[in-house]
Amino acid sequence: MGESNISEPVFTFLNLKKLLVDYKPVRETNVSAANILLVGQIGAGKSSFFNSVNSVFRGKITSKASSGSFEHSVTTAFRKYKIKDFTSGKFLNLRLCDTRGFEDELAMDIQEITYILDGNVPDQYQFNPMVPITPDSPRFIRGPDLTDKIHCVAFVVDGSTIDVMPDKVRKQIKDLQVILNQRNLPQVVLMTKLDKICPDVEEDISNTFSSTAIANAVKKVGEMMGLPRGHVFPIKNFEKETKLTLGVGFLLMDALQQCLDFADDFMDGQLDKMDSEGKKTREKIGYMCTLS
Ligand SMILES: Nc1nc2c(ncn2[C@@H]2O[C@H](COP(=O)(O)OP(=O)(O)OP(=O)(O)O)[C@@H](O)[C@H]2O)c(=O)[nH]1
Ligand SMILES: [Mg+2]
Repeated sequence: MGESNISEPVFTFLNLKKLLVDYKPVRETNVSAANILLVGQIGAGKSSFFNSVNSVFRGKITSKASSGSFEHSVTTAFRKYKIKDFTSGKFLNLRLCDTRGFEDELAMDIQEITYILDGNVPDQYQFNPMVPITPDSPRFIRGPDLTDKIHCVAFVVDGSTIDVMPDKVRKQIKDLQVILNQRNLPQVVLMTKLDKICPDVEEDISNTFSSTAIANAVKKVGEMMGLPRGHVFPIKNFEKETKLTLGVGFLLMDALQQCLDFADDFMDGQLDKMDSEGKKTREKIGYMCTLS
């Protein structure tokens, strides 16, 4: 089939998919893949986001990560998921890092999440809310470099239950944001469950950007998180579907592309920091040489 036979939405979808398959992190950093951390309340759709993105590149609906609803987090281990594009056979140069959800009664350990951000926590690490990870834990990564660190944090927020988010969960988000701001880590919001916010969108996902209910929810989430509206991406995960759909896939990939842009900004900033620190060290060594 020639390109002229492809409809415009399909063409845009394929272009976006290709952009993601071809993505490479900022070259000078030597970082092989951008690490995007998924955090948020239990049941918000973190694991489903990974499953949905994985499905788009797999070419069919898959559910590698366990998802569902339970009184405690369904996800119990830290996972740095790779994604393979089955059309080209290539792995994407990004990792979706899935975590345990924030719970009302079981607060996250702020030190543990800091270790995740800094790249100390290994893939497949089994969380134990009673005993958070420490430098003495087996497999704790000592001396992580930029490759191990998180480069962008995506808060996954259920857009249909913003008004009833428990205060304790809001507080955990705010506490985490303080740490992210200290590290200059970019923050975005993946606002899930669009289908539950607006019946028109449930019927046809392409109504997302004309829906007042969605626009209001984006505004509300942005205000709650203290983030510009341009950092809030409305998405819907595949949950009851048996087949991939273009519109849902497009929103997922567009959000992912934006996360990668933010991750690149962070890596660029780290590069500048390393450059200026290297310059300072070189100046110091030069100064010491002139003294001796
Ligand atoms: N209607 C709808 N349901 C969704 C969407 N995303 C996720 N779900 C459902 O929400 C439930 C929770 O999804 P998960 O992906 O397990 O949520 P999680 O954030 O990983 O939860 P924990 O691992 O417990 O922290 C599942 O039943 C999903 O099918 C969505 O966009 N729309
Ligand atoms: Mg999960």
